[in-house]
Amino acid sequence: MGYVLYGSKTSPFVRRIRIVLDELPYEFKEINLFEGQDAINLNKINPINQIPVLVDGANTIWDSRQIFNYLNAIHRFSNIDWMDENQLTALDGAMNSGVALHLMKRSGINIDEQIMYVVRQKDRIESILDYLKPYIENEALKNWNFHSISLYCFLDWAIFRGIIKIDQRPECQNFLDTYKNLPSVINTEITKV
Ligand SMILES: N[C@@H](CCC(=O)N[C@@H](CS)C(=O)NCC(=O)O)C(=O)O
Repeated sequence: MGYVLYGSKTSPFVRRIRIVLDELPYEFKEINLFEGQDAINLNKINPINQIPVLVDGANTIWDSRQIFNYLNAIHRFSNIDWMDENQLTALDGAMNSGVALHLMKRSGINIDEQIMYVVRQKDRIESILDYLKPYIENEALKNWNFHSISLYCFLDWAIFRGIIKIDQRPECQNFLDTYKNLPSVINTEITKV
């Protein structure tokens, strides 16, 4: 029995796992998070009601970071030390804030207003991108690994959703341009819906 990944073609959390899995056999089961039977049934495989979820035989793993850890334990993609974990937590923070802002927009909340919760999400994203700048200018351009994959998925998605602008961050555009033609990136392009 092979891997089964439940997700959507827009989620940055799902995309980073799709890219990691790109050269491995797996079945992708697309879920509509907000409508229909999928939305109702998701909590039967993940009580948190989020995607992605990986099913591997008797094991069901939720949370993209844990899914990566699970796959990394099997396939040994990379060694992750505590500083790497910190950086991944920062990337997750940016993604979580981005998704929170997107869900607010979908809920009809004006994210251009000075609402404290909104401002904190936006400030967090900017703070994380400031912190990551030296990494984005150097190491991220040399190593295509879970960190750079996560960064790519976040930036590409957040720009597409209108959550961030990178006009003042040329290092981000340069980073995206470096990897945009990789087969795994093209194979997982965000469905523009
Ligand atoms: N920490 C989780 C976050 C996953 C997440 O937020 N997924 C979004 C899609 S991008 C989702 O399922 N949102 C629906 C919801 O939170 O209700 C992970 O890394 O997998």
